[in-house]
Amino acid sequence: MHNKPIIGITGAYVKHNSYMEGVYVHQDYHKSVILCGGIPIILPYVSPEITIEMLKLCDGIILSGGEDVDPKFYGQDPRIGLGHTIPERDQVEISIVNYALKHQVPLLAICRGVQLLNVALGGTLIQDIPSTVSKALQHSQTAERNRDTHWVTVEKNSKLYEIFQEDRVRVNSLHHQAIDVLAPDLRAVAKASDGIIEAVEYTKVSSFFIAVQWHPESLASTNPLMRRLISQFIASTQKI
Ligand SMILES: [Mn+2]
Repeated sequence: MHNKPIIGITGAYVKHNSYMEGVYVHQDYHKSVILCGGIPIILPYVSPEITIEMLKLCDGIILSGGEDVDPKFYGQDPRIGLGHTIPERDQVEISIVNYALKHQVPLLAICRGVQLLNVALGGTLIQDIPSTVSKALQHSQTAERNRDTHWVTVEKNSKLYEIFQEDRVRVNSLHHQAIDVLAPDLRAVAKASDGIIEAVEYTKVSSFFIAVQWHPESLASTNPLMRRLISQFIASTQKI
């Protein structure tokens, strides 16, 4: 029995050299979880079966940022501008989405996470915004990741609006992909001024299930709204 919720954060992968190769998450993920009242654990991707065993230890799940989702998972070939992909990670995280929905485990998906979630539920992605969307904003910001650089408009009557209590919110932006065709059971609840979908909610579960294209974990220490988003996610895990 533990007092603070255990938050599983999906790991990315880096290889510096043959001595340093393995699981990676940016420190802002685990720092923000601690700041907002949770205990972070990092989930390496091994196989869907092993991941399910890890998830049984978790009260909530963060799908973290990272590589592009392999377009084969949404029935497309790679296009110009597609970045590095790791299909093994995609497969594991798709199984995490299914597990979270089946067991109503609260889930916060961030950046790649919103894209992965959309693909897992039957949607498609814009493989590269700059080469696909004319008059797009600068979604790969040149500013530091803890700086907010563009606005999003938040839909009223959404859980995200309930959290923020504001319909225009400043966000950071570190993505070159975005949702194209929205999955049937997802609702777009925030958009940038160029029409890019910046947040979605799953409409068929009562547990916390929000996905954002920006990086709240990197804003949480300085931005009260983003701290509230992560705090409410972590607080929601104690209701189950
Ligand atoms: Mn953006």
